[in-house]
Amino acid sequence: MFRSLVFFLSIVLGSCLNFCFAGEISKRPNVLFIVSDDLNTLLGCYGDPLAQTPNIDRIASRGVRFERAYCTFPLCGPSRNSFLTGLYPNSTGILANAQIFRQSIPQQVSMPQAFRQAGYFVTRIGKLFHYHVPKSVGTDGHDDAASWEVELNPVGVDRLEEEPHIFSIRPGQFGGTLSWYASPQPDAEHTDGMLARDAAWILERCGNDRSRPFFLAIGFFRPHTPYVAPKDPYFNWYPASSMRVVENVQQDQSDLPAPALGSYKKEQDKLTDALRREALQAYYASISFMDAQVGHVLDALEKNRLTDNTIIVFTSDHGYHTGEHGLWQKQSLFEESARVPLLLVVPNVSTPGTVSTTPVSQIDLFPTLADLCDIETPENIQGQNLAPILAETSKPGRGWALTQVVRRQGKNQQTFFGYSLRTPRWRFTEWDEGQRGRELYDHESDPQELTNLAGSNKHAETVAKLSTMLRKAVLSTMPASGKIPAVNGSKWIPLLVP
Ligand SMILES: [Ca+2]
Ligand SMILES: [Ca+2]
Repeated sequence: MFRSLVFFLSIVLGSCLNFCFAGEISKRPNVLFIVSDDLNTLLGCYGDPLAQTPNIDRIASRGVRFERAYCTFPLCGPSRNSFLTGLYPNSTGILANAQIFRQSIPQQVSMPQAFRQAGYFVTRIGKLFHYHVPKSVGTDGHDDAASWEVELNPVGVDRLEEEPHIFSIRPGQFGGTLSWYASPQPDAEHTDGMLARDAAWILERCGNDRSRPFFLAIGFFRPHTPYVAPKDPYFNWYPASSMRVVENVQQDQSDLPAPALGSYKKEQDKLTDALRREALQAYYASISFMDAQVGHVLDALEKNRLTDNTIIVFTSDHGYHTGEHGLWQKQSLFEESARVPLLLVVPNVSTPGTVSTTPVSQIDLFPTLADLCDIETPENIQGQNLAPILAETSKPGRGWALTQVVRRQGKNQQTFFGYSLRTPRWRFTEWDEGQRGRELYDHESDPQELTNLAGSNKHAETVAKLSTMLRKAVLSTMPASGKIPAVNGSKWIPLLVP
């Protein structure tokens, strides 16, 4: 089976590569685009004291680390559709999982599609658009076929063999529920280990034939739940007893409007401090396991002498809570959920080991990569070009980032939005245009967002100013029509096995 796949891919790759003038070497930079799933900034390069992430740190040391980078929507599907099209969720119409922008704005050219149209060899390995994890692992997920020339969907023991062993706080549920397993199987048998191996295989071929530049997108599944990773060494690096548990949650929650805690899941009532420590151990272990796979990809880039002409992007689809404000996982508008790791290495442009502190958004990736690679973009994309900041990290750029979520509340489960604006100093959040609450946090004195200042007279002027700014920012997320596009077509769930 594997041999026939290799044969098939060899034909595809061969015919693609022959399309160009044989022997001519492309001068345009390659792009290695790595996305982790549900990864927050618990990383060595972001200052976490526990995380062992030498390979992601290696990327940071080679280029620019964005200290304040944010997703547009802290949920897999809306976020991925957003940064892969360069449009805010209000313009893709994708505000939930299990959807693809072809169901709402079918004519839109995605970022990888734009690279394809410009002659790049564009490959996807693993999760780039939305997938149900773990049920869709090994399938195309909710993929967009037009975005890629080659798609690879490896599937490892974590999906095929180990699910009966996984501990879950809702037994039998793994994807949306806190669940974990210290696997006895080695890295190479796990899906993310296979992704890295497939990436090395693609990079070897790209190194041997340089007639076309490549855009290689790798979507790792970890540390998304279930937190399944090899016990040795990764779980062993993080003894559960040494994991921190967030305290004083009730006091912290007392100044919050209800929608701020709307992502809380009832099943999490079952969490004891011992289980919280185990969950954190498994989350960290999954991060370090994924980091090791990133290392294999970086090694393959070097081995094939591609490092000097390859832009590296490393990010996650959104942030993640590990107990802050009493929350776990995603879909809140607090810093931990909205913030993402974002690293960019651009040969001859970025300075190794530099840091930008101005707020930026993942919406900015498409215009940035398009500029660096001289790719034509659709006229309607909405981000800013980060190239000037990459060259000079003190540049302020747009100066803010906007993140949104959808909430349902009340008898009729009425839908409304929460929007959160991040400036260098403040986080300001409005629920249902302020009718269901506001939050204001001063990151100069309160980086954990513990004290909501929105109701204080002392800050009335700041609230008024940020509210005006936020509304302007929200307007900029809408398409020219001023209306959020409707999603057509029924939901579909591709599964490898039932
Ligand atoms: Ca995710
Ligand atoms: Ca509080």
